[in-house]
Amino acid sequence: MSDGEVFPVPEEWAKRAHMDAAAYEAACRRADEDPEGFWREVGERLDWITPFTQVKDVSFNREDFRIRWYADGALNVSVNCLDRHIETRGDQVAIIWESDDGQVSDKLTYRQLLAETCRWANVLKAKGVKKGDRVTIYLPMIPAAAAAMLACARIGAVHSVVFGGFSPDSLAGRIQDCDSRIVITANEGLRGGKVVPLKANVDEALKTCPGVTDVIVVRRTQTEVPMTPGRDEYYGDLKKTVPDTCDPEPMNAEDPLFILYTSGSTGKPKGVLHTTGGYLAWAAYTHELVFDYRPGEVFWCTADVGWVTGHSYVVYGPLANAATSLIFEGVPNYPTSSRFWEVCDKHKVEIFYTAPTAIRALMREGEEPVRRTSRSTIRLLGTVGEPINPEAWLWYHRVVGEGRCPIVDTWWQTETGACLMSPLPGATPLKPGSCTRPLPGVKPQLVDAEGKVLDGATSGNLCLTDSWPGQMRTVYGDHERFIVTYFTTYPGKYFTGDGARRDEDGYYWITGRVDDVINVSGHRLGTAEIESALVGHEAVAEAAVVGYPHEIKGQGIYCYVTLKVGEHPSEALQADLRGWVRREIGPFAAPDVIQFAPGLPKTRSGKIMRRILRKIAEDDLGNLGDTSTLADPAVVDDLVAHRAGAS
Ligand code: 6R9
Repeated sequence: MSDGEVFPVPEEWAKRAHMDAAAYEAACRRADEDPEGFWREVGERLDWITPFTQVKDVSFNREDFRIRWYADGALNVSVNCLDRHIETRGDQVAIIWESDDGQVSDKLTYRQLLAETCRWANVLKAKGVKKGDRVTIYLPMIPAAAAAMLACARIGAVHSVVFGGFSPDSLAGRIQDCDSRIVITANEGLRGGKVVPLKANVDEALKTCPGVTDVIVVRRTQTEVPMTPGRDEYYGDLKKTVPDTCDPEPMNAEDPLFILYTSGSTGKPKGVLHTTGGYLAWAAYTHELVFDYRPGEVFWCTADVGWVTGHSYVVYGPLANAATSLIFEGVPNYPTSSRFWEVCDKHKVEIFYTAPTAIRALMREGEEPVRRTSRSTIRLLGTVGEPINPEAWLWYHRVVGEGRCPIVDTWWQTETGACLMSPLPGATPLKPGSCTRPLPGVKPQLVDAEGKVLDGATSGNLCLTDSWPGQMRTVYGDHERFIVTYFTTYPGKYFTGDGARRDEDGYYWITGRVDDVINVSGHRLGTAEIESALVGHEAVAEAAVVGYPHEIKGQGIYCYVTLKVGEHPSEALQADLRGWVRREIGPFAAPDVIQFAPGLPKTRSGKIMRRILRKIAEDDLGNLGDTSTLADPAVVDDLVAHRAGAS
């Protein structure tokens, strides 16, 4: 297979970069030959209260399973992201905030962000929050989101940020799972000119969360919202009562920093737990290396802080590296589809990092909305969240980057904390659609379904044979689930759930999930979650959900629904079910296609044959494979005959 055009490393990049090709090879060799020394240096980029002497202590084997990094060291994440920059960069802008409609923007220096973080920390302390307590953050993309996260880190509380697009039900599930007593929210959010009723969602969620004693509300808009006396207070009132300094809590490297819920192939979302030392070291190291970052450059990652990308590349990685990080409240196409590039011009953005789905959506609007902006300050582009099709990559490169900006296609997961595979702009020739090669110290491996290791140019299931400091440590409250989910499919290895191809140059091409997780506009969703929402509807007997290729979203959501006896298919019911899933999970989970099916294809043992459902949704009808093992092969004919015009 030909992999098309290769884009060599521009000469000026090889010269200016932290790592050129030779340095990259040397770093990879060093990580192999002297892992202890290599990883020690990664850890030493942080300021430690008690320096670590132990570097890595890991076993992926069930008998003696453990993942510990820098385990006898103590540090504080907020000190590393704020205090340590104050002396030399106190007046440098830490956060640029750009509002939804662009009418207001704001800048916070490191000194101001530290003071604000301390106020938040003191407010939390005054509410009785202690080291180890969980704090749920349900905020729009405003500076308070970063300050609240850093405040938790300052006092040793564990934050759980829930994306503002999640429904009250999803929010409630996350609050209950980690048993958090405090929720931080805003009266309302604004996104793409629309109001997001965050506080109303919290009120609804808390009907099933009796453990929540306090809600802290940030005023984002002028709208008055109902406040429950004794439970709800405005941050604006609370902050007046506290000082703007707060002693940081010394944390062990392996103390939890945050929980972030993510979808898996089965059941309810998992609380991915990251710890303090290894996570921050890896977020900072990768931010510097992948984006070739130098302190003071304006860095814009468009991800919401409700996702891991926002954690690692809006807040922790950039701030640990004394960056100026841009927080954007809005969406790519509001008020117009020039918005991203106007913001780049307004704030002189130098590094721009977004998701392929946004690029595809903007590509559809043509070149003019891009061309009418300057983008002259941008020197590097990045993508994350899903495979980027070469066509979108080439457009991003040619139109947005005017052919002069390398693109770093960064592959990683909530579980990995930060990037694991990516080109380095000064070291790696680019192939559109490939995340190229592992970062130094990262050990990918492809295996077949039986776990046989595949060498050379090949395709297989992507595993990692060894640990890196930013690896998740457990599923909150369910360590057994952690081990079973990630380390038992291929014993002794971490299984990513992704499939990949490796070409003759050793470049990796992620082909997508091989489990029942789908990636819709870069948002990860378990098909099981959507199915369980659907069967919660009174008309639905059974549902099966699969992904299918979608021009803009990457994957769309295709639902096969069997109705209860006495219920009848109708457009009204389709619309009702769509609205139902939106409300149950969140707007981004709304089904694209609902096909009513009298029956689903099942094996004789009753297992739904998803492979067939996927093929039908993909309109790949010539490839349905062997249907003879089905309990009732005729079901397939009906599904094909009534296939919805999905693609
Ligand atoms: C960071 C993030 C993880 C899944 C991952 C993979 C897909 C992420 C990608 C990519 C191809 C890339 N993915 N980056 N696929 N190329 N550069 O997105 O985390 O939300 O947990 O999703 O996203 O399938 O397994 P998360």
